[in-house]
Amino acid sequence: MEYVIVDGEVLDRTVAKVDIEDRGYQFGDGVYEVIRIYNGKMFTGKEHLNRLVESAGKIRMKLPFSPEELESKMEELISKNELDTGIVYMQFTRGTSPRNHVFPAGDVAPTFVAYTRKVARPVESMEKGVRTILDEDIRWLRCDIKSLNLLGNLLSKQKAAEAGCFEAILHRGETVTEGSHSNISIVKDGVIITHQADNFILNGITRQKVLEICSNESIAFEERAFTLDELSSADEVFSSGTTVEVMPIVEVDGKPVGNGEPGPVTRNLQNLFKGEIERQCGNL
Ligand code: DCS
Repeated sequence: MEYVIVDGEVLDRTVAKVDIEDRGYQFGDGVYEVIRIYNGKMFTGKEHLNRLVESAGKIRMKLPFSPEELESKMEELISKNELDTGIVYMQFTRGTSPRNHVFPAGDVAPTFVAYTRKVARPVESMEKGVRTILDEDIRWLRCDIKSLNLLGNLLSKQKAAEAGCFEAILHRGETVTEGSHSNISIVKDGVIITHQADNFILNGITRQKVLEICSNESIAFEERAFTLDELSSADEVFSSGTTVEVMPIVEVDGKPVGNGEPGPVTRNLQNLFKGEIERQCGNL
């Protein structure tokens, strides 16, 4: 049996129900998180749960559970589903009420659902690197919120998939922001450059962990916006995200990055990142 959580209760997935006037379903009025599981343990779980609370606050929603309560609920779900390597997905919406753009009055409880899924580490892509396309970033101006509204992301990711690519690198005019479902960094002369954490990107937990590793290992980095020209003349490019860890990008819009192979700075970061996973979750 596959177990899921609906409104805090662990249920058989086949009997779990959400109302058709749930505001997540109708408006995308809610927030979510995806946490990586290795050896049955959450990786950077606290960071993700704190971001969930922050995202909720930014859309004026108060969560009915503390990060600590959520952590123990997720642990229960992971263990009931006997998940070893995968993800746990969770989302909160502003609850169920007659359709109206205005927030529901009174004490409408947020709807909370969570489930787990088996997801292997993408070891082959991590080894060989992946191809990407460029796409104009047409999303709204609060990309810092991990909201359920992902239509802009989906349209770009679909374009990438149809081109046989892993990711769409998004740009607003000349400025590169991030990927459709990951953060993007370039490497130039040994320095890692990635967009600053502001309203134009989601401040990825993986991105933050990579930068923390860079600080500890005295690897130079700059948090600033970079241009399409800097992207096309970069020595290395990589994507980072919960399911993909540190993913080398070897092609952008049909043009090879550097010599077309994953570069040494990216390789080093992949290894250091794996070390961090193993410290938190045990050997991979
Ligand atoms: N930027 C966007 C737009 C994302 O959707 C994600 C993660 C990231 C950056 C990277 O953030 P994390 O390092 O915190 O994962 N996307 C999640 C998603 O929707 N599915 O899996 C990961």
